[in-house]
Amino acid sequence: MTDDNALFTVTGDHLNTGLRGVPVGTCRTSFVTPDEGVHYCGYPIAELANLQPEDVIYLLFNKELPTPEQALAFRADLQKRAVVPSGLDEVFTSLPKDGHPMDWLSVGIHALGMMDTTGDWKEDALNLIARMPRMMGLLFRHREGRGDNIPEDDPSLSMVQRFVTTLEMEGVDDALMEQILSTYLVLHMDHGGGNLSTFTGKAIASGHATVYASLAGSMNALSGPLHGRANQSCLEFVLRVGTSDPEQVEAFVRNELEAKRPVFGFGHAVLRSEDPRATVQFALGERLCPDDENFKIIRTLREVAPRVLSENPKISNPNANVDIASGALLHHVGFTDPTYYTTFFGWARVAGIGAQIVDERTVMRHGKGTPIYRPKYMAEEQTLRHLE
Ligand code: CMX
Repeated sequence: MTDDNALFTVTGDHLNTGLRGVPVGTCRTSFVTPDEGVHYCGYPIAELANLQPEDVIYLLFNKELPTPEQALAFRADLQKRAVVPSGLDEVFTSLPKDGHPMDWLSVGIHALGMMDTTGDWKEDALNLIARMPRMMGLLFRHREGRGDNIPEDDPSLSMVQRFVTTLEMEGVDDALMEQILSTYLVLHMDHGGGNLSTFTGKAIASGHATVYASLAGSMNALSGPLHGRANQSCLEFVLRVGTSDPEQVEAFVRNELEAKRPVFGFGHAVLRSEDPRATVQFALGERLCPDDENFKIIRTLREVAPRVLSENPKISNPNANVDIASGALLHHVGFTDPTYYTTFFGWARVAGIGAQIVDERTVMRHGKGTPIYRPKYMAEEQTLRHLE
């Protein structure tokens, strides 16, 4: 590598840091900036938040927003791909009901792959995306012991409507649920190339495992509490706060910090201002459920926590992140069990990771694809000798 081409110099200090900050590739779907957060194909996320998930999936795969005609054709294409093989019900019936929903999701994706894989990267990615809404609905129903009399899937509906009608949840406002889920999906579809679940999926695909095996691996990565499962922890945290009184919330936050526990929903590895995905969800909550008890708690947390966290100069970003509001909104529309929250995150990410896998396998290196991942690990003694 010539000096002109040098992006980064790897030193001993970079070893055993989880590749933190080490450039390893280019990403065609999204990037993250400290001020505006994630951008999909150049669009700041705040500009895309009100679009339908199908149009944003089109964007991630085609790198441009669809015209009205293209949007219709893309929906028709997804409809054709939507049929979920009936064997999935049997698989879900056999899983332990107390297994974590993220483990169910990973098994569900693997099962779909075992029932129908074409071997074509883009075909398989789009087939899986089209089948996710029904699979998500079946996951909820079987895990909650509601596996009987599930209504037929109607692929002519939108992706979110297919999930909601499969779910058939009683006593909820379906239109409100659809609005909150649509925004949730759009906000969570992609987040650059190097986050753990995306990187893991692309690494698995680089060995030419199937799209399904790669995305099941991504879901396993996402299930970790330091990664996607933080959204579950965040609502659990909000429920523990239990009050929207500013003084009591401040005392709670200080107590958590003293006990060396994280103040969930605040801070970010890259962003240095409030995550626009949080801003969008706060605005949505103010419009749809301003008097919801959990929403009132997060409204107070948003006022109080950044001020308290700013007292610690080590904390690079004391502001709200994406997870602060999503749980309160999901809870409001009837998803009161936070253990399911990461499955929504996973459902959304299948689109972004799927698009990135297609790019790495069929576009990078002039279509040859990125080679099998093989970063270098040094033997410990060799490392020590090298540093002497
Ligand atoms: N509560 C308590 N401590 C925090 C904190 C918070 N919200 N945010 C940062 N810190 C601490 C870090 O743990 C770190 O402490 P050590 O030096 O003792 O390790 C120090 O402040 C510096 O951290 P940083 O450089 O500002 O941020 P990191 O990249 O290390 O961590 C994150 C980022 C998200 C893990 C961290 O802010 C955090 O733990 N937040 C709370 C959990 C949370 O909401 N996670 C969801 C993240 C959503 C997303 O990634 O989009």
